[in-house]
Amino acid sequence: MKIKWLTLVGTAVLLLTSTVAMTDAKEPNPLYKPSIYAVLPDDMFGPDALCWDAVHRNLYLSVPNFTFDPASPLKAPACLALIRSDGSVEKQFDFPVMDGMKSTGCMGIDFGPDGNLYVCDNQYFFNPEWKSRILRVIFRDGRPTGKVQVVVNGLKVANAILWDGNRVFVTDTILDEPGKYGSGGIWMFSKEELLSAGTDAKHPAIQVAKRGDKRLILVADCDDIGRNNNCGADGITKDKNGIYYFGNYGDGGMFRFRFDNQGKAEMQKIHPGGKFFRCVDGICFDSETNKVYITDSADNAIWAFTPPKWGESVNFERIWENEDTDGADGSLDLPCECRVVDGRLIITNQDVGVGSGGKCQKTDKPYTLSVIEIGKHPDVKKK
Ligand SMILES: [Ca+2]
Ligand SMILES: [Ca+2]
Ligand SMILES: [Ca+2]
Repeated sequence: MKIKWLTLVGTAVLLLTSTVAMTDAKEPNPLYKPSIYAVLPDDMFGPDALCWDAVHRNLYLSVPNFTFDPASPLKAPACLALIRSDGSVEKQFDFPVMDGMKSTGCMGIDFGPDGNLYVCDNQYFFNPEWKSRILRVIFRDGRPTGKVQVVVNGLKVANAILWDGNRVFVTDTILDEPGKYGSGGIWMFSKEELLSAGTDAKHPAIQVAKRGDKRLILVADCDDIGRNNNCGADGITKDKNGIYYFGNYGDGGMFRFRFDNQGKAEMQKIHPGGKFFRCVDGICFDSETNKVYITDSADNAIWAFTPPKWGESVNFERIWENEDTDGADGSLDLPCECRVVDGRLIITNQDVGVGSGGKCQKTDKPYTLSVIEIGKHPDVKKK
């Protein structure tokens, strides 16, 4: 989420949150200076999320092309793009506008075990009243057919999605709970219900309940740290020990969770909002470097940590940070999502002006993906 969202707020929450101590963060390392990975064409000025298809070795990019200023001359349909390893960019298709929606707010993307791509469709910017969805893009032989089905209806903000065995997680960023400054949460669906939903008339899309749906398994509050932004849960990932992580866009608060023997989620806070960073946008875990990478879109920064055992403190490390930029030298220009491919951290720059809430002040050419060679990290063992 990258705009100033002043919204409403909350009821009581069910979380048992414990704050874990941490040591001071390390400083940025010049080894990690980002460079340009891809330059996007004019009709992809507003990219969002990445997904790596390891089977076919294809990197996909969702491009919602949100414009928050009605006077902006930038206009283009939401689309899905393929990013080739040489940095060339190939549009796959424009998302069809379905069911009376104004546009498709395609954000987080992940492949299901059926080989299809599942897409978070954030409708909150067009209508904040429980209109967001999960879509399915039908793939055949590893390529999108352009056919799109609605799988889930009724989310507030569908932001990031993670397929993990029999479970599917979707972050929701603005729950609009009365009485709270801000909160987000984690929806969990079963593989079984998600794979069949929306496939035909006998298997309609799942409609979640506005309040009290048991699929909303966790709620995490966003604190007011002076950013004028109350957005909660954004990126989500899982480490090699089976621990999940997510973070708040509005304050940089970060959490981990796991499941107990009864299948109930338990959660711990691992970073208080604003302590080292004040925004968590997209995140990813890389098994080679054994690190979780965090895009901090407020401050054009990348943070990382090596996941410790459950209950142990987390040491954060700032991989990179730069000032406001147009991104022409590969610098970060509102970095909002990341994925690791072959030892390279590939980063989407959403490049949207956020005023006093962050560094990026305007959308400016070039529109870019950046890359950081994390394979050079001293912690990475040479093969
Ligand atoms: Ca995001
Ligand atoms: Ca730019
Ligand atoms: Ca910019």
